[in-house]
Amino acid sequence: MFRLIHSADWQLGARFAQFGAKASRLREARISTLKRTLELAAKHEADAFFIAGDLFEDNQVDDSLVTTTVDLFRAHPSLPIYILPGNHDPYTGPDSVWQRKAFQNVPANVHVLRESGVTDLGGNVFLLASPLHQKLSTTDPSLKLVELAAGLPPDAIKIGITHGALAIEAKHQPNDFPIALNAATRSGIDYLAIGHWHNWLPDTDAGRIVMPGTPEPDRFANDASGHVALVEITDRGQVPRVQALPVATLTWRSLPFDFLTAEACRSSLAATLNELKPTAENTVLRVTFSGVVSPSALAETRAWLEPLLAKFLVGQIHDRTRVSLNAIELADLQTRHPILAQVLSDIDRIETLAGGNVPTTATPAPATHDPAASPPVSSPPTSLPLTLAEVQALLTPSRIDLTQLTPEFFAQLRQTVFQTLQEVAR
Ligand SMILES: [Mn+2]
Repeated sequence: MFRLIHSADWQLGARFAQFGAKASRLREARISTLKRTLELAAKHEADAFFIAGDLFEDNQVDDSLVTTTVDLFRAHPSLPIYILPGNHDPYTGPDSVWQRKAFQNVPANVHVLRESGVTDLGGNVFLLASPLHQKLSTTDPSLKLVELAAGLPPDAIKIGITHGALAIEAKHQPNDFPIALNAATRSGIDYLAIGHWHNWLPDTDAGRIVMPGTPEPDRFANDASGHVALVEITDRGQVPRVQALPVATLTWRSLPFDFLTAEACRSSLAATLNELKPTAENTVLRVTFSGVVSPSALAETRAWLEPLLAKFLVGQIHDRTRVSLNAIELADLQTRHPILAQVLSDIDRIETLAGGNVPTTATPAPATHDPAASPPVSSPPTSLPLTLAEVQALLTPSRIDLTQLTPEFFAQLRQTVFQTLQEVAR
């Protein structure tokens, strides 16, 4: 019986630039996850620890990170660690991360699989490696394993390791190292450890190919990440026993808030945030606003939510709302910011001409206030709609194709105008 931990896609050194000052916390989380996973491997008495590509975010990561990582490996001298260069950290020669000082003087238990070849793991178990030497390729990296397996004793347990996309119809890029879905059985190997995609994906090639996903989540959409695989191979030809071990430090949660049902959303969001409170320090949270909302209601909801989000490691508001003005708000805008009101009216008109949705900003209503009370300069703009010819004349010099303008683009445009307005008004 051979027992191994199969991990991949640690992406140590990932930037997380979208989280600003909090990014370093996310990078540190990956290091603590690696540390705990190595301890877990020791606890499970694993015979080997595999990293099937993309240990590092790229070949340019800081030297201090490389040293820290090798030191973590050094702390487990009796755990053999096999590291395969992936597409993020390909072995490209002297400029690659694998040639840094820390990897030149590597501890005896650490093995970087720089070139394709076979390693004898002892006990009639062999490791067949096909590392990556570049960032993109249309060649299946598992093809090398066919040659490598051919030279080994038929009764030996053979474990392959490589990195790339599973060649699932319409689900991979042709230049993304496409791995055949029968890559294990066609090479006659018992288990193929791969990496690249960030969600847990077992059961390919009748359970002989596993993509464990990233051990530390890095996206809201990846709801099946945060694991490594514990693999037990009892005998040559047997389908390995594979178990997903959850190891993630941080949890990523994305919660919706639709202004169509604002009241119900607020109470359910409040309840969920309350449930998440005990783990807030380890939660990367995003609340996505959607629906149509007035600027004042949006500001009020933000004011309610922001203090609650402040308790989380990351608490982001992702604003995908479309702005609407009620009659009073519109009249107020026209009085105080006539040019802005005109801009919004123009945006509406362009969207209508672009063949998009019906404008959501109300068309300028007749002035509700007594015109005599307002000086002429602050009266609403006449707001004559732009003609198609005028719109084309505005767009053509910038080479903007009217038909390419999406509803999302217009929503974002209005949002920008309103955000600017709110910042100026503060
Ligand atoms: Mn990759």
